[in-house]
Amino acid sequence: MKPVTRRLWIGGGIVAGAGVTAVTLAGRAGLLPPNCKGIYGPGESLTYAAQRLLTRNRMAREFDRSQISAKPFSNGRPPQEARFKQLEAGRFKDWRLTVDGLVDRPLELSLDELRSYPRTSQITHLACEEGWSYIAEWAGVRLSHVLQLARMKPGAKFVVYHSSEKYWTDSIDLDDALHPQTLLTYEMNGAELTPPFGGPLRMRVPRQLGYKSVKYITKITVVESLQGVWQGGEYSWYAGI
Ligand SMILES: Nc1nc2c(c(=O)[nH]1)N[C@H]1C(S)=C(S)[C@@H](COP(=O)(O)O)O[C@H]1N2
Ligand SMILES: [Mo]
Repeated sequence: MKPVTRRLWIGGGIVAGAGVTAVTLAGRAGLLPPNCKGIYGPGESLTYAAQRLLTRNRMAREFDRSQISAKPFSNGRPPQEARFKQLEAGRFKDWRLTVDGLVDRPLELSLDELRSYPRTSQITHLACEEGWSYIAEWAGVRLSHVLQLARMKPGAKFVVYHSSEKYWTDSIDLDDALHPQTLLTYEMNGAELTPPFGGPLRMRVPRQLGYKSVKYITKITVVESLQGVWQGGEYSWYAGI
């Protein structure tokens, strides 16, 4: 435990410190979140640095089948626009996941292709920032697998994910993108993932709050910087739990 405590203390000191050198050092050590500036900057930076030093390789807690919530709560209605309804009527056969940005091999994947990749499942907790939560089993393919197929270029730092719902564009750093529990899911509790829960394709980022687990994923873009990328609005970018 000792080294961790010391590193955390140093990390906290670096980020809390106002000096330009300190901020540069923290940046080099990968301890500054993209939203480190502005009025919430110092707080955001401290949370991110502390989490990254303490939990970089940690796993979100997994549960057993008996703990799966009997009545998972789905928040909000699925998209109502014609395009989504049409895709749903066709059992999402024409749904495509685009993978682009800083990659050598841009991809255009159908759900069947995604299902043909190694399947991974997890029983994890989804917690909304508003206080409610549920435990469910999710299955899908690791985001890291898809990123490997697309071959990220050097310089890649973040993965931006787009939803059929434009407001819900979000992003994660490579620590979370390559983490073994970060999945592109197409099943929940042993059945096909339905639209209320984000079907046909939902990002699961179990190490962060529920709002990072965006539903209806249509596109993944690998970027070097989040400058100018639309971020869902009023939520904090980093929501580690
Ligand atoms: N596309 C999309 N993704 C979304 C949301 C949404 O409204 N649209 N809500 C987010 C929020 S705030 C939470 S807490 C979880 C809710 O997941 P649930 O509906 O499975 O409970 O999904 C997240 N992903
Ligand atoms: Mo939420």
